[in-house]
This record gives sequence, structure tokens and C-alpha cells, in this order.
Amino acid sequence: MNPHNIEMLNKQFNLDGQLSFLEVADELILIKFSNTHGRGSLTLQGAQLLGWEPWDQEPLIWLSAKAKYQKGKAIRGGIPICWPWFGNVESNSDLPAHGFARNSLWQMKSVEQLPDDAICISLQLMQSEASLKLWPYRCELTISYMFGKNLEIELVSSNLDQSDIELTEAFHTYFHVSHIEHIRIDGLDSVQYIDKLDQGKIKQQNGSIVFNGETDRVYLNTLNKCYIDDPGFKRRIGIEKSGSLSTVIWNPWVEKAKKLGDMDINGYRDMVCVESGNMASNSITLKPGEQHKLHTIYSIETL
Ligand code: TA6
Repeated sequence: MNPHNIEMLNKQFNLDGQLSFLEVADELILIKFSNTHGRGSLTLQGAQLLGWEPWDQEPLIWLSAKAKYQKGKAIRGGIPICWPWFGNVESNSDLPAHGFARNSLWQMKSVEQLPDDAICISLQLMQSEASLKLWPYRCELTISYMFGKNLEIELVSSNLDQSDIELTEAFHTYFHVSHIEHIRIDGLDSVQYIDKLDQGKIKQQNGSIVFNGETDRVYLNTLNKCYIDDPGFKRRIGIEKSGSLSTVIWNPWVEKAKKLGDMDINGYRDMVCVESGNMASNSITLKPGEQHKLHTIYSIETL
């Protein structure tokens, strides 16, 4: 049976009407869901969360007003899953940036009612002939999103191969903010980072991160919880993580936003990416049979 049959999906994963599946542009299947904590949506393509809006808050997650829903291409915004590599592969420019997981069709695995009216939606990515051509390893990938008072996400990589597998990965999370020039990010003081806009130089963070131009940094060897302090929305977003040694901070600013093509010219003002993962010198090596869990908890504190 086609695992992407809308009727079957709505029957099997309805969770008493809290989830509904619909086909949008270009055969993309969208899952819409809501509970007493909020409402959201995600696509089967990339298992990409497109939005999460707690009822009493501004949306937590940003989605571009010019997002394009194209088969096989990541949608601008939400939480693209960068896996099994982060960024570009130096040795092979033909390989897609940020890996193939975010462009691939995932399958529903389960939906579950949790305590406190939270819901858990789990999906899995099976290797395909196409993906094996890009990356010749048998590795199962599952993701679980838990929508409650907080938003929790867990990505589990399982090495089903006979050889060691090296991974880099990240939740490429676009957070919605009141104005990029009015926020600051705390939690990375004194942490070393790669400045991707200054020839990859290694620098050290001094105090909070504030934004006055394009910013693209990979903070290394840090387990720290970060905070987005947003006085405009009268809130602090907490970004707690485990199984992650790297944190990426990114905002494209004006010129890069123009080049992206799927972001409004001023879209950069309403978002900031704080990406929990493992990359550069923090790559992960899984031996045959080993698993790795990348886990984040996003919370909101009203100021
Ligand atoms: O996470 C930051 C980054 O690696 C930037 O360098 C920029 O390329 C961004 O990801 C967006 O990448 P994408 O392939 O989604 O346009």
C-alpha cells in the first residue's frame, strides 16, 4: 500500500482529529495538527516542521513569505534537517548542501498522545536507491517531535552498516523574532567559533551576540543552553540541547537575503537561525550497530 496515501494517512494517524493530512502543491503532503498548547504543520518531505504557534504566543518558528513548495527542495524556514552532512561537501560540489534528508520523502512512523495533552509525531527516513548513490551507507533515521508546553525534537541515527559512519547534522531552526536588531543571543560567551564570513577564522565570543550585518558562525565544543532575548515580543526563547557539541548562528542580512530568492527583501529582519548539531571538528562517528541521539528542547519564558 502506498505509505503516502492521504486517505490511509488520515485514517491511521488521525489521533482523534488532532492531525490531518492534505496534499498541497507538487504532490507535497502537509500534516496540520493542533492541541491545547498550539497549532503547527510539517511536511512529509524532509519531515520538515514548517510552523509551531503556541496559542498565547507569537509563532515560535519563522517561515518565509516567499517559501516555495517544490518537490525535492527544502522549504525556506521552519526546521530543515541537515543530515548526513552539514553545509557543502568540499570534495564533491554535486552533492546537495546540508545533505539529502531535508529533500527526501519520509514516512510516518507513529503518533502518540502524551501526558499534559502533548502530542508526539514520529517519522522515519529509509535509505533509497537515490540516497545510496549519494551516500553509500545503510543508516536508519527517525525523528520525533513533541508538541506540548515546550517543543522537543529528537533525531536518532542508527548505523545498520558493516562499517563506521561519519555524520555531521543539525536542526536548521529558523526562529521568529520581533526584529533582528532588537534581539540578543546569550549562552555562548567565551565559546570559540568559526567565522564563515572571515575566511573561517577561529574567534572567541565576547558576551552576548547582537546583529548588525550578515552573521554566519559555527560555535564549537559547547553543550550550552542558549537564549534568544526578544524584548519586542516580550519573551526569551530557551534552546536546550543534548547530543550536540556545535551551535550555528545565522542571519543572511540584506544582500544574502536578496540572493536567496525565497526570502522577502526584509524577511531577514524577522528571523534568526540557532542551529543545534554536530559539525566541523564535532563530527560524529558511529560504529556498526551504534546509535546517536540529537535532542533539543525549545521553551518560551514571557518577560
Ligand atoms: O546554517 C547556516 C548556513 O550554512 C549558511 O551558510 C547558509 O548557507 C544557510 O545555511 C542556508 O543554507 P540553505 O542551503 O538552506 O540556503
